[in-house]
Amino acid sequence: QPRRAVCPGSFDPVTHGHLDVVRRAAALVDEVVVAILHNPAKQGTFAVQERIALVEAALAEGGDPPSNVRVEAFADRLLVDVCRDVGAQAVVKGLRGGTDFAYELPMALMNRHLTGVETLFLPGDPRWEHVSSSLVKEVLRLGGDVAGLVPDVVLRALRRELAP
Ligand code: COD
Repeated sequence: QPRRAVCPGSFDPVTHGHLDVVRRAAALVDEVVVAILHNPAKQGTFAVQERIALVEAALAEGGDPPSNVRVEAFADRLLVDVCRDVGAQAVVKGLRGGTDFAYELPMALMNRHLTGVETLFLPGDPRWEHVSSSLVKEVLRLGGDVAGLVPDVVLRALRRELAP
């Protein structure tokens, strides 16, 4: 049976922080499914189809896309059901620090309670510790410079969508 992991998130839009976690997960398992899911606490900026296209384009940027990563959106589904449907034994998430851990731990425990699926945490690369989709959008909306924090293709989409 192939070792498969799901990297879930809102990816609204994908950042270098997300991509680092996805690439490192892809080096550990046979296949990674990047699952774009709904976070009830967040209002979306990009349409789901565009989030998928941006993750795919971002992975291809630089010319060396990992061959074992696929990107899919799942509307209004539990993460554990997505894991079961795609045949994933584990969820992989990145942690930027203690605050992320405090937010992620109950979800990891709930998901294990629901189906037994395990969550693996990768320490986020300190280079991207200050990078989140929401902060990037806030800074850009108010005219700040976020170049280097997101792939170029995402930067262009963000400027189109949000720049003042
Ligand atoms: N460095 C390292 N990791 C990072 C960075 C960074 N700079 N930026 C983001 N990450 C990690 C985050 O820690 C997170 O693990 C992941 O990348 C995704 O981040 P976001 O912000 O795109 O996604 P979230 O946090 O909004 O995703 C929440 C989910 C959509 C996964 C969650 O709401 C969910 O599972 N929803 C489905 C419904 C469900 O099953 N609910 C019950 C849960 S118990």
